[in-house]
Amino acid sequence: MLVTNNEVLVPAMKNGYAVGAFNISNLESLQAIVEAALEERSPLIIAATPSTIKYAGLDNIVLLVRNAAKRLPLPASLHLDHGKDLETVKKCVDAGFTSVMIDGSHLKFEENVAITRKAVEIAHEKGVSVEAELGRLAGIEETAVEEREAFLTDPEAARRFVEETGVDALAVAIGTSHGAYKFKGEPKLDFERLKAIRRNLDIPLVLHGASSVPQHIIEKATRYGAKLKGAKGIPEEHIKKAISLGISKINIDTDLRLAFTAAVRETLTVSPEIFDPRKILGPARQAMKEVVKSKMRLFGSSNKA
Ligand code: TD3
Ligand code: ZN
Repeated sequence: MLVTNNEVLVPAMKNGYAVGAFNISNLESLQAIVEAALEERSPLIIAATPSTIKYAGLDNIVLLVRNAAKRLPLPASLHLDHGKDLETVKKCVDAGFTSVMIDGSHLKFEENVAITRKAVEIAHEKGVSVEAELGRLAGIEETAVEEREAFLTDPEAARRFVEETGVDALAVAIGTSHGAYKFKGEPKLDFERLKAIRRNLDIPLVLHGASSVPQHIIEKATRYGAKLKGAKGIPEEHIKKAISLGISKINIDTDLRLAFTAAVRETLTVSPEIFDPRKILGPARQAMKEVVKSKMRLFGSSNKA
């Protein structure tokens, strides 16, 4: 059934596991995520960014997800990822999303508070959950301490931010970043900061930019012609530690994109006679499903639905 993010994340927070928010980009990625959740008996967050909405169409996304969720014997939410403005938030709330993120992380503190407060007003009126972000996503390697303080989430500011906005979940910056190139040197996250934020707040915390960029997928993609030199993600051990310190929602996009690309490249190279889209995208869907299942096991959400 379709539920809000709160209904999925509050139990996760209380019981010490995390729920994956997996980004969809097409029918196959949605099917991969839904099938993985069914097989793992895991609660689920289906995430769409504004650029995915532009690519696939808002009504298509809502109809497909609502139809899938209706038949699912587990809680699933439809979440707007990185909503940039109140107009997008309102559109998604009106269209049937059950959760929205308003991303004011690039704004000054007071402006971020103001836009988040308005998003909360719009969403809560319809019973929709809201996620906001405080701090900027960026790697922390080779950065001076003073520099870090400027973009990582400040635990005291986080407390004030949540009090002043009434937001349901908060995305924190502790050294992760989006995409396939997260670190040049050793992967490093600021776990002490996460501990301090967790102590100050009693709402679910969210980790963006959490893909692990599995080397076996990079190797497979590279074997079939991809150029992904230097791709590096968050080690699975770091993810486990972040969950043990209080992260309840984990965003994954890059690992699905990589699995998709490696599988499509392999199919086209190994079977150059193929030109049926289903034969090209079928194995890619299977590869994405395997990634999602392994995340659900890593996050501890398997068998929690
Ligand atoms: O919010 N997202 C997904 C959308 C960002 C564009 O890819 C994430 O935090 C995903 O992070 P990652 O590590 O998969 O790039
Ligand atoms: Zn993100």
